[in-house]
Amino acid sequence: LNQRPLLIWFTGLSGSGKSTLAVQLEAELHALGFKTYLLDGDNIRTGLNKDLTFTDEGRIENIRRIGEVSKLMLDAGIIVLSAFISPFEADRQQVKNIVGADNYLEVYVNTPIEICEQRDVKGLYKKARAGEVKNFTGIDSPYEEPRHPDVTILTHTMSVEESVRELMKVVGPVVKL
Ligand code: GGZ
Repeated sequence: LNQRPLLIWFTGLSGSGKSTLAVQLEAELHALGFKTYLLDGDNIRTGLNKDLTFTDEGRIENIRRIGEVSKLMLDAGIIVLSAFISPFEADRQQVKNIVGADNYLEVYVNTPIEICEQRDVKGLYKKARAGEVKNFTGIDSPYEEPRHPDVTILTHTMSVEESVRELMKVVGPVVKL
């Protein structure tokens, strides 16, 4: 299967559903025969970037390195899905510059913080509210809304299946050669 490399960049709050959507979209692409790779906290923040914290500086360097790694993978012809909060517009733009605008597709997982906090899958919002976790995005660390996302997903009004279908409508035509 001929495929065009693409970086699908998910951005959104902790608990917004970035990873869930990225995993499902990857499964869909994989089933169609595309070569993909998913970058997320589990394989990046525990390895390559385990020296980085959640200060602004730590996040900026986290995203820069992920951009560079993504670029290498795109060179190898892979469709890269990346699921990080990436709270700063300038850093997302830097990634777009690193990989080239044509190879970058930004997905804003726009889930209101109230919903993320209700979900609180890992109990981190509770800890952040209690001051036990510092610099938590949306609580005492900023999240800058994407200015020009290619796709916006409202996870609180759509099922995962519907969201993935929306994503495939945009991604499908771009990755096919
Ligand atoms: C935000 C934090 C923090 C702080 C730990 N702020 O829901 P999760 O757990 O699985 O996803 C969050 C993840 C965020 O890492 P990223 O590399 O995506 O962030 S960034 O792009 O801003 O560099 C959360 C967990 O790490 N986590 N401490 N203080 N999220």
